[in-house]
Amino acid sequence: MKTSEPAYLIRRIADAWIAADETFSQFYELEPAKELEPQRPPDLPGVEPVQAPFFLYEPLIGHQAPQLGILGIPYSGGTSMFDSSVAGLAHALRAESWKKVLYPSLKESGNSSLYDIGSGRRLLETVAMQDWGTCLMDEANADTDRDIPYKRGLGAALNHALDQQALLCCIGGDHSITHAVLQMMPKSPDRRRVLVQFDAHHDCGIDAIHQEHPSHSNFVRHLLEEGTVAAVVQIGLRGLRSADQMYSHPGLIQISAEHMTPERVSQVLNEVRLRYDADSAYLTFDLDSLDPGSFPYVDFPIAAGPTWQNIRDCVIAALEVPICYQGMDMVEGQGVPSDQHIPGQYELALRMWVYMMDGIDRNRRRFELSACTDAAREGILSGAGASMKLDLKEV
Ligand SMILES: [Mn+2]
Repeated sequence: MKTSEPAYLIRRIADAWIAADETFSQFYELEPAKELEPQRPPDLPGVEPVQAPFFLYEPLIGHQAPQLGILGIPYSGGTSMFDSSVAGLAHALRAESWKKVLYPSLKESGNSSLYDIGSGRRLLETVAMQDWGTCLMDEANADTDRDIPYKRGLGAALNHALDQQALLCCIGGDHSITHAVLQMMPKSPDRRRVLVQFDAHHDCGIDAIHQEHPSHSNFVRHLLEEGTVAAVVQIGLRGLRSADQMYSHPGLIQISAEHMTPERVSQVLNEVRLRYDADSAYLTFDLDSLDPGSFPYVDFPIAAGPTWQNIRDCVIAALEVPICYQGMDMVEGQGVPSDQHIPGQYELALRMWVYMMDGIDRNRRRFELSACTDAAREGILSGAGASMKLDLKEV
């Protein structure tokens, strides 16, 4: 019989810490040890740490520093829907995730992973991630009434991500948070960033009264007109619009729901990368891009959406394009009235989030590796650990 050995730490009960082997068929008692204690989330001003993190997962002190940081932004001040509950999405997904526990690996940084038994894929296995908590809504700290109340927390999380060479993964909130994240994200003036957006709507609305305020329905127009991004690629658009609801801009590229395939997404993103000489990207996923039959819990559903598998494969394709993603978000899902009664469709939203995290981490590792290769080629690797780290950010 094959011998097994402890692979994952599954519980800490007083002085008896329990481990399991790779297949969870044998269990072991471990001596408590410093390197097996959990890494606490960073102490970020304006961010409240959570009691129970995503997937109940905490990396160990002996693991590498987290490279994906998850941040909840429970903000609904940018939506036109009266009484919207979209501020509750991050909590709803977190509560849904507690049903799928990730156990920290004892051997190296990493975890027991998640299996998608539909696709046969194993996800998140080597991803070093950490739940950083939830932005506080800090009305008193907003400089003017137009200022966003989560600015302090988001700014602290972006700075921490930069310090740690980590990617910030935000969960909204309404779609206006994408505008704030992209505006506050550090970017040198000569950088050309592309926004990759999955959405049923184009979010370029024109409204004679409110158009000066970036909102969930017009933030893309603001990003393009301010020049915060060089181009926006929208995927999954559908439905009827009147003439005054249409918008065009040289930097706005659209792939409708009817025409989206992984091949088309790769082709268009590669063309945009070359045409705009883009050197980085940001991914945003509006849950209304899913068909309302798959996920009805959005404020502005549009029917006849693509299949879940098609959207998932297009997200994977977008993250496989050779362009360096610097962050991502998921937005516009509604909150749930009770953690005990989360509708089954939230599993689908969480599943998409898992594919997004898995995909962005593969993208990150690909650029980390190629940066190392480039650095080695240029002969700057020797004794230049710190400066090499900085160079990675500049890919
Ligand atoms: Mn949207």
